[in-house]
Amino acid sequence: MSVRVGVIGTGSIGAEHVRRLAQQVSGAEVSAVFDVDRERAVAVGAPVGAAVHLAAHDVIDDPAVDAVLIASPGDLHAEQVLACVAAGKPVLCEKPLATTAESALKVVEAEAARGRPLVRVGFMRRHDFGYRQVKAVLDGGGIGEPLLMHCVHRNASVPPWFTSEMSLTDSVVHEIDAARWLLGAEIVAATVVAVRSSPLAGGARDPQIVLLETAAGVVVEVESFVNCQYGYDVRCEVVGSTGTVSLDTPSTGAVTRGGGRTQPLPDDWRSRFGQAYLDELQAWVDGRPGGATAWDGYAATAVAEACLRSLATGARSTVTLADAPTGSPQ
Ligand code: NAD
Ligand code: ISE
Repeated sequence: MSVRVGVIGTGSIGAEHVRRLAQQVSGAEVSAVFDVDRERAVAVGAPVGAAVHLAAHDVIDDPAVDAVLIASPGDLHAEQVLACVAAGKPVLCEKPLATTAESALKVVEAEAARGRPLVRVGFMRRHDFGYRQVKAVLDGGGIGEPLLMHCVHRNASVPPWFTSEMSLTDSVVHEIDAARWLLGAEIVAATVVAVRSSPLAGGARDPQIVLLETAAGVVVEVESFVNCQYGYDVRCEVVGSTGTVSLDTPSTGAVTRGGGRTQPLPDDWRSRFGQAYLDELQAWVDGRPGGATAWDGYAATAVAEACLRSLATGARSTVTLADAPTGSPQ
């Protein structure tokens, strides 16, 4: 029996998820789709035999939908996830879980009240082979006590509407989740450091440096540079008391000639994290644990909010998380 997935939002990543679910994930099919851009929903849904619905709630309520994948714009996620929880349907929501910590917490509470884990958040780096290797070294005590972490998150370019704030809530939010997951610790404060902006950044603050702190004093330094021009480059290094563990941008097909070497880089997140998206979907369809929970989505949004406060004020901003409701999957 296949898991029949309904997909809400068939834009850039929604279309990729539909294609993978239909063609590459075993035990899954896409039975319904919805996008406010109906033409797009038809173009993505029809080739895989999905019904094209007229509203998001039609997908959630469809008896031919066992589980829902949400890939609509972030400000719609909380409401759509809450509707899935109310319907008792498992939901994989693309990041972010919500755009405010308050609405993310409502999702955590609604899921806890339902009494079973239903929500997963699309922080796909948790499924990336390289990140998992870093996690294994850290968990195995291979570099002693983690002391600090350096992260680089560069996109070749972003559309003109991509703001300084989005660099934090859309891009750095991945490092926020990765740091929490790798270090096994909550972030308690965030500071956004002003950096000279690139003349190619269209007036946005880009690059930006973000400093995240855990309660134990581990500092995570994140460079977000969304108009770096040269390619997609995501790296990190954790410095521990007895060594370091690092993740580089994978590259194959290096060409060495004429006294030099060129190494191709991924164009964007699609190619860099293609296998991670697939593994994320397969794990979700199989019902295997390991992805980001609603609590992880809430914590990431709370830290992203602190980053926004720091961006606005220039000051260090603390993060205070609510107590996890009883029964909430951590
Ligand atoms: P996009 O703009 O390409 O696609 C969003 C789609 O949602 C569009 O087709 C739009 O018409 C549709 N939409 C708008 N309002 C809607 C509504 N009310 N109901 C249903 N659909 C609606 O954006 P995208 O790049 O695909 O991003 C979508 C989400 O995925 C965002 O939250 C983004 O942060 C996330 N994302 C995650 C990754 C990742 O690496 N995990 C990568 C890209 C995007
Ligand atoms: C995008 O939304 C993603 O989630 C990508 O993984 C990230 O690298 C990019 O910066 C975001 O805009």
